[in-house]
Amino acid sequence: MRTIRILGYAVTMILASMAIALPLASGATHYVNISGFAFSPKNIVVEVGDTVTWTNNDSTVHTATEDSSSWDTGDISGSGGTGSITFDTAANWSYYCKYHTGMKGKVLVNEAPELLNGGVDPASGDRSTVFNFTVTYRDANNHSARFVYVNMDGTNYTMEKVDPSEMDSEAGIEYYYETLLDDGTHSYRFIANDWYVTNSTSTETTGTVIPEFGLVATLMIVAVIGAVAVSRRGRRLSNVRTMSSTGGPSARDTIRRNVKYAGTNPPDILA
Ligand SMILES: [Cu+2]
Repeated sequence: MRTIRILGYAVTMILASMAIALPLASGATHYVNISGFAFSPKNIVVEVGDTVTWTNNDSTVHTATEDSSSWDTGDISGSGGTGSITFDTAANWSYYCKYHTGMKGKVLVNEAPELLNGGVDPASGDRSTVFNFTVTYRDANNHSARFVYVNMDGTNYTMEKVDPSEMDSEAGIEYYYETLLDDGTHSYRFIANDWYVTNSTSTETTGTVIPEFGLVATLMIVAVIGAVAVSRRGRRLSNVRTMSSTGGPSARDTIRRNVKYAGTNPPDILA
């Protein structure tokens, strides 16, 4: 009994430590080597949440200090010392070494592009319906879109700006793609790249696309109209026989004829 309780406690502690550890593990770590009084790579692109670790392989002390001291590793001792900074907001940083101001580098903290308010209008239709897919591309770094795609049933289609003069990616730019669709439902998602990283929405499905008002339907309607015309003609002939036997048209026959010719169709259609 006690063993079970201890096991349960251990499992709870392991799960709790995992829950704490998981968020910390979300960002990647990038490495910059310091050697020969230079940062290598000199410029680095990381994503929001990532960490940069500088390793000093010179024998003298260096720092990685942001130009306006927004962040600073502090002294990094020589012969293998390290200093790290985690970047939590989108930014384009320039930095240098406090002791050797000719040593310069850059860190672009890139935020993945956002894809907002994606959808399709109308949701359903037939094969003659023009479906308009729209999505808003937004980028915190104000990077233009390298591409914005709507991926439909596994194939990418390039979306265009609704307003081609719109340039403010930080505020958001609306993109669209118009297309006809085959029968059935279709899966779609939006994909964009800000020149550094690709982002995608989750997959959605369109409403059902039904067959358009096609040849078969038209033939069926023509057949119904034809059948009605033949039956009316038959009735009129029987009226004629009635007239000849009674010596004149009845009031009901006159009304029926007036109604027939008051329509928009020319009379000879029914002849
Ligand atoms: Cu230095």
